[in-house]
Formats: sequence, C-alpha cells, structure tokens
Amino acid sequence: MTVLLDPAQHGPGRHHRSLRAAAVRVLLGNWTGNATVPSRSLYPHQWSWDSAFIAIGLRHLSPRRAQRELESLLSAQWADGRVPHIVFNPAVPCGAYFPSPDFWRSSTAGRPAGAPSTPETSGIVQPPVHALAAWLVHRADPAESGRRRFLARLHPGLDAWHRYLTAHRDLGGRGLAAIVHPWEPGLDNSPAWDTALRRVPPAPAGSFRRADLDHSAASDRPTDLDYARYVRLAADYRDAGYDDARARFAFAVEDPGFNALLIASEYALADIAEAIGADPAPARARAVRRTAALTDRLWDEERGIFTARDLHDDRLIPVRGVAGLLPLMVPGLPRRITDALLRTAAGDHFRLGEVHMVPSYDLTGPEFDPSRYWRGPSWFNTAWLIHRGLLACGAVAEADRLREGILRDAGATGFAEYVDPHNGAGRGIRDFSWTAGLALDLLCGHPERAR
Ligand code: 2M8
Repeated sequence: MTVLLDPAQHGPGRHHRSLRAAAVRVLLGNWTGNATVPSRSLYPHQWSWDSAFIAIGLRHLSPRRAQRELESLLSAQWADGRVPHIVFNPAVPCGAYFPSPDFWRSSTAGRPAGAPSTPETSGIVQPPVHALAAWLVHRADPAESGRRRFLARLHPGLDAWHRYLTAHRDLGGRGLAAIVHPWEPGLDNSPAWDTALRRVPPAPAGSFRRADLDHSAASDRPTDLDYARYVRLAADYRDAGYDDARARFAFAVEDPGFNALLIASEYALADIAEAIGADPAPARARAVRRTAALTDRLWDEERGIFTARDLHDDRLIPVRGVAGLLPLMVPGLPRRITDALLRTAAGDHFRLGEVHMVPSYDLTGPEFDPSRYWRGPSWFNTAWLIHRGLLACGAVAEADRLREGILRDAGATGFAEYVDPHNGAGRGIRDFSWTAGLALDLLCGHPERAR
C-alpha cells in the first residue's frame, strides 16, 4: 500500500523517520532477489541507470545488496563493453513490458556485437552513472567492500563500459559520446528530441502493442507517434546487428546530460583505480578531454545552458532542458559557466527554489507540459544530480532547499515517478524505486565529498 506523508502534519523529525521507513519498504518490495525493478507494474525488469540510483539508496540499507544490484547489471554486459539499458527477467511474462526480449533479440541479433547468450537484454544504453554509484556504494562501507573485493571485481567492467562509449560512440569524432535513441539519455520524450525525431519514419501503427498504457495515464506518457518512432529506431539498430560502425543512425545526438554523467563517472573510475592500486591516469585524462569537448561543443552562451547537438546538421538544438544543467556536477568548468548555469536554474526557465524540484523542460517553452513524462514534470533523479552539482559549486543554501523539496515531494506523493512542478501533484506510477532510493540517500546525508 502506498503511504502518503505530510511534513506539516508529522513535524520534520517524525516526517523524516516515517519517510525513511516508507522508502525502505518500497526498496524491499521491489527487490527480486538479484536486483530491484523500477516498478512492479510498469517496469518489471532491471534498468541500467535506475539500478545505479537504486544502489546509491540501498547502500544505506545494505551495502551488500547495493553491491549485488550493480554486479547483477554488469553480469549482462556485452563483450564490446556496452551495458544494456534493460536486463530482462526470464520469469516475467513476455507481454508485461514492450519492447520485450523477442523484439530486441539480443542473444541472436546482438551476438556478433558480443551480447551474452543469457540473459536477454535490450541493445541500447543509458547514462553511465555506474562508476559513480559503485564508488558511493564502496564509500558506505569500505571494509565490507574490501572483504568482497567489490571494486577490484567491478573495475574491469566499468572500464570496458567507458571505453565502449569512447571508442564506439564518438560518432561526431570530437570527443563526446553520442546517443542513438531517445531512450538512451533516459529523458525519453524530451522536446529536445522533437526536431531530430521528425526525420525518423514511424513504424506502422498496429505493428506493435504498448504495455505502458495498462499501468499509467495516457496523458502522462509519450504519444503513439513517439512510440512508433522509438520502435523504428530500435528495430533498425537491431537489424544492423547493433554494430555501431555498420548502423545508419537516423537519430544521433550529443547530449550534455549523458556526457556530464560520463565525466563524473570517469572521475569516480579514477578513484576506484587508485583504491585498488591500478592506474587512475587514463580515466582522469578522458574526463579532462571530455570536459573540454563538452564546453567547446555544447555550451550555449546565448541561452546560458548546455544544449544538445544534432549530428545530422551539426547544430545545437535551441531548447532548454534539465540535462543542460547537469554539467553543474562536472569538476573544472570555468567559473563564468557555472555562474551562468546557476543564474539559468534560478531564472524564469526553471525557477529553482520556487517550483517543485527542477522541471525537466523550460517552464516558458511552447512544448512545456506539466504532466507528460519528460516534457515538463520534475523528476527525482535529476533533482538529486542537481543537488550534488549545487553542492559541488558551493551553492549550499540552494542545495539544502532542494534537498528539503525532494524529501517533501517524495513523501507527499508516495514516491511518485515524477511530479507537476507547479503544484507537486504526483504523476506516473507510485512506489518508484529511484525515488525511494534517492530520498533514502538524502535522508542519510553524504559521507563522501560532493564530487
Ligand atoms: C523510462 O524509460 C522506459 C524506456 O527505457 C520507458 O518509458 O518504458 C525513462 O523514464 C527512463 O529514464 C527510465 O530509466 C525507465 C525505467 O524507470 O523508464
């Protein structure tokens, strides 16, 4: 049963205690024995970046379980280094989620690219937050981590993952990783993809059946036309054997959020390397090079935010999305850029501190929709990342306010998937795992430095 908590009724101390207990209940309820599903109903398998956020929460509950969350994800890694965005649970009926394993066909179509014969997975990726998560999990209990040789066992897979993105996904040849499907940055139907997606011929209506509308309101989800294009892109990639050199990508974009998270994770990978006596220099050098490329390719001086670059016409996509604020987390950006980002966050487009958390899309943009998925609602994972970014930039008061807001919204909505930024009403599904995991993390504080 979903529990709703109101700090005004419970008082802050009791609110936080009840919130902690409720978050733990969600995480335990969504644990499958090997990993945590984002949601029992809408997302009944293991998702890549969800698992990273979930592990960050689980580390406060059971560092061992947090380790297993990441280990089980990486056990489905492909031989070319990619970490698939979904790892399918064979015990779940095929029709419970679309696109299902028989659509992706990883074990056959993905074999030449190095997909494992089991388990079945998708063939696209999600933002590489995993090294950061692994480092934070380690820091929660270094002794337990050392006993299980957690970092030493994870390091080769994480390193191969970052090398895959560096070697196979630099489609623009300028030092940034490209995304080839709107599901890859995790911000599925962001208005930032609208123009690039228009080039993609939709799969015929009736050639697939959406399962998401069985669990969530249609007005909270992407449209049928969006889905038809998602299906086409994924099918084309599959039919090219998920081979990045052979595939002809109708959609190819350099996204600031994806690359900012890769940079943050490269620094974490360097910390991991150092902790196990390996050489941290390659990961650090990649982080520094990518930071320069990020600023060079994606900084939009006029808008005061990072924007995505469409590789089909090599132009910046002139819209403001929350992904453009995530570089707040990137160490070593020029101060004039972080200052401009802080101004943009507080200004009319995102109204940090005035609305609920951080809207996924420009509040003044013509496509802004307070309910529809990544076209406006505020999400807990991006708010958690921006909270980290604010701390890293020394904006402590803003970070504290955002933290309180995240905790209030998580409790008041029963750990909703996302909320309306204007009134905080919960949208999507409830008992959502990363909402619970990240709320738990904020309740427990940050023992490690905010990088
Ligand atoms: C959403 O994406 C999936 C496809 O991957 C979907 O809409 O079915 C996004 O919110 C994504 O960021 C998230 O990882 C996933 C599972 O929570 O759901």
